[in-house]
Amino acid sequence: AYTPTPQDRFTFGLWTVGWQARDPFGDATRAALDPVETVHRLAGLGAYGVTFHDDDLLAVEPDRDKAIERFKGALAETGLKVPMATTNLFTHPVFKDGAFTSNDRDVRRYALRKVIRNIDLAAELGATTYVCWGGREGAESDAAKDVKAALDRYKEGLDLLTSYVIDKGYDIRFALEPKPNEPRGDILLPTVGHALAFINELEHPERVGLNPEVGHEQMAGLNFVHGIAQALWHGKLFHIDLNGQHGPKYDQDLIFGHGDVKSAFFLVDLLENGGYDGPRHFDYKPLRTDDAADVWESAAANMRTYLILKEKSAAFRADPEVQEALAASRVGELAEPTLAPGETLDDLARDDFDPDAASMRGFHFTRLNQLALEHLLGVR
Ligand code: GLT
Ligand code: MN
Ligand code: MN
Ligand code: MN
Repeated sequence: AYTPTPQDRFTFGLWTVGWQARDPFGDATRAALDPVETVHRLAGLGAYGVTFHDDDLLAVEPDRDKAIERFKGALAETGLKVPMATTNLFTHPVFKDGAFTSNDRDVRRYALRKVIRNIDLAAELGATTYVCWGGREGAESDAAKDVKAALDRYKEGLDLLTSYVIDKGYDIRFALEPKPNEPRGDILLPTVGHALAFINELEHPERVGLNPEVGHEQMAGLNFVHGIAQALWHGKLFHIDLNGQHGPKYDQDLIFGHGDVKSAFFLVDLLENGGYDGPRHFDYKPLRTDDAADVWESAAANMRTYLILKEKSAAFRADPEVQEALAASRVGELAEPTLAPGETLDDLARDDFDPDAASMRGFHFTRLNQLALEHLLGVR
């Protein structure tokens, strides 16, 4: 029942299952994975697609052209799609002070060239979303970065890239991925809200949206479900990175649902019912303690957890007691405009509303929350 199929539109970054588990304190615990093997394994598990950074393709074949040919061959054999691609602007030491916002102008120019080269490949492979995670765009010292100038350069970079895809006629939109910190002490565009406001200042705002990641908002202590709801409200949820995180600490990139499972439940409920029709993309890291075979079990776990939560969400909504509790909590009433059609503020003066009496009405949210929890815990 929880077996994924391509219709579920589950996708994975090559860099997720391919993570060799190097961390700041220790060496790799797993060998490099051949992207060709990854494509076959993911297809075998029922995934819809695969995503990549330019450099991910070179994991075992250093020649770019050969690596691309091998990758294309695997896609053709399996039918796996590439809905999204991105650029690695963080591993090479040249990006130590950022890419689009490095203080070093030569680095900024090189970064744009690197992105453009991979956008051409992304377009060729049929990707319609191009993610920009600015992990190194930031600082450790407020003296070191002129943030207003950095935002000017960030905008300049995105304006050039959006103009490029428009001029080329590519069916590609950009998705900014916020993160508050790590690897930089502070990263620019740290949250969904910062990124949404930034997009409004761009030359082609309609070409730019978001790729929010569960753990990144939770690292900032924020409610991810609320962030996603607001991104949807703005029409800016272009893509999503699903994973798990336990509150504000280092970026854990756990399997989806292996962090805050209650938030994961409400997130799936929102994605399934809130108008998001993009891929369900997992950006997680297999545990460093897992071996090469465990990696595929962890990939499968992401999809299985999503499908379980999807079923739980449907059961929650279909439960007559839940429907009654939602009505008792007036959840639906919020969709009703505050003024009736034709009414003006003057009409409010004629209301015979009694605030003292109204303040005695309870909202009964505890009952609703407990019902959700019981569905999640599997006792209903
Ligand atoms: C890197 C980062 C992720 C981003 C990837 C896209 S790169 O793995 O930790 O959150 O989504 O560039
Ligand atoms: Mn233009
Ligand atoms: Mn992360
Ligand atoms: Mn991510």
